Amino acid sequence: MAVITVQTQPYLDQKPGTSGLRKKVPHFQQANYAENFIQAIFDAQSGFEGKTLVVGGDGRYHNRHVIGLCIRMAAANGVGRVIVGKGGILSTPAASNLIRKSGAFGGIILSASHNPGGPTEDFGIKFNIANGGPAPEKVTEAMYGKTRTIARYLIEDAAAPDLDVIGKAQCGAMAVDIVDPVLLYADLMEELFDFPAIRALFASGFRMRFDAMSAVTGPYAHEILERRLGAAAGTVINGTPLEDFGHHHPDPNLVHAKALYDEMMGANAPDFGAASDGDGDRNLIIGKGIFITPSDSLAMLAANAHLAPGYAQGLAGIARSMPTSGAADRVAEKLGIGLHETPTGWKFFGNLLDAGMATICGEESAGTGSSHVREKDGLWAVLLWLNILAVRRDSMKAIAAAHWQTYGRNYYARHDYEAIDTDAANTLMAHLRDRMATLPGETVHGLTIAAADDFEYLDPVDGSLSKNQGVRILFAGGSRAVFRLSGTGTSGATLRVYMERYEPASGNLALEVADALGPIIAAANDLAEVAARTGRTAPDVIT
Ligand code: G16
Repeated sequence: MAVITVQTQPYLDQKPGTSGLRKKVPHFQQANYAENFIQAIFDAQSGFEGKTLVVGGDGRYHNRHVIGLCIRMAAANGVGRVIVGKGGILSTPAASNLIRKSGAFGGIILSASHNPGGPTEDFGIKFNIANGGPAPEKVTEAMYGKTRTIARYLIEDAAAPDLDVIGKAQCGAMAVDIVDPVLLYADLMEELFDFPAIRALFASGFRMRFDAMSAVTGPYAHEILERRLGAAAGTVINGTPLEDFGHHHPDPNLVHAKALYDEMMGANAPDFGAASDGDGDRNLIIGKGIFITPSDSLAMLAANAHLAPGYAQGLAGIARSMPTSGAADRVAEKLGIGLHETPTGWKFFGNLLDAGMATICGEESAGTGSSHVREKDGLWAVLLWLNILAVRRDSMKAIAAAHWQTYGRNYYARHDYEAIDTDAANTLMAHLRDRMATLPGETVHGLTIAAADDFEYLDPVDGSLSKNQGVRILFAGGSRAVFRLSGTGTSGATLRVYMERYEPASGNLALEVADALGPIIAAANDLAEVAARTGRTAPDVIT
């Protein structure tokens, strides 16, 4: 077998976003486009020769082809062994676990997460480092630098092995281990949670619905929920991963998981409903008759985590992204532990977790996870909720009500304006930034602006500074509006507007969210001139 050196030209648009490089499939199918980016991953690393690399993806269209490229290029670049999930399948948290357990120098995860899949839809490539977490900014910047000067890539002159046969194979001189994608991950969950207690809960007649959205978590959910925990057959729906997610948008929110939401609000609703996204790292949590926002879920999970064996020793700290509501801050305060506020992007939690400064992390974008891996983890969040329900034997509604009566309630909503003109979006943000200095003291829709800034983060572990992470407008009394542009979209720009109001425990805890946030929504729209600058009079998605 021989290594082939292929001459290539740089593409100048391969800057990784919030979570890797995401583009439409036809964009990735341009000559050498994926090859260039994969080579840049290797060119930006050193000392990996002879070591192990994990490769897997969420099963979306183009997954198998790019996995073949990753294997052949890893062999040509001197990697010692590739571990790949059968069929090319690995959920993002399972990949993170496999990297950590196998001592790999990193992993390549092929996914565009919650974005749709198919021949004209989205694809993505992400590199994770040896701790199992997304590459930090200094690594993604180095990869991006390599993509801009690349002149050749290396590829083994041999076919990649059959991905559907579990066992040992070869590609050139490199070993390829094709493994069951589920077992190691399911075993980890069994270590963290009280499976006998959850089994007893299901045996008592507790009913659950889990929507895998025809994405990667289907096999994991069937194994863990139905086989190991004894949930009734049919608990898991849409449980077979499909290349196009059955033409659905595998984003577990109230728009794209509407059928689940409707069932959970219906007369004969199960006790607990949940969903996960394309690559299995996000979660949606709905109780009978109550939606739990991701920010509230983070706070409630943190407050009750000690009920699960894996967290019985208590938490070292909690971390949340800046746009996530402050609900978890109140839990951290009561527990007497640290609360860390980072920019959007799971990669910012890695250092805190490695340094033992945080145990549980969460984001408003439906991501929650812990120190067990270095990615957010959809099924982990579902199992921690199940463990809490198995111990407390209360309804979700009762648990939420008790939580708010203890800590108060952070009313919260995010409005997304999708696929808007990129120039218009950039101008809107620039206009807000220009106005920041003069906003304090102004009153809008009855709200007085106390402060306005552009969030920046000084990593307490490695001292790196990340600037321009979102414009915050803080109102007197503790309410706020936050504006930022998404780093994960593939069409135009997506404006995200996050709004929050804190209501103390003595206040009205049962308002409709839209009513509670009414003046803040109006103020945010006016301050950013959303309608005039985007041409939109209403958001595409409200979460
Ligand atoms: C990714 C990141 C998350 C981030 C989310 C939204 O999630 O891993 O940390 O919160 O994108 O980012 P943005 O607001 O920039 O679109 P995923 O599930 O897409 O990998």
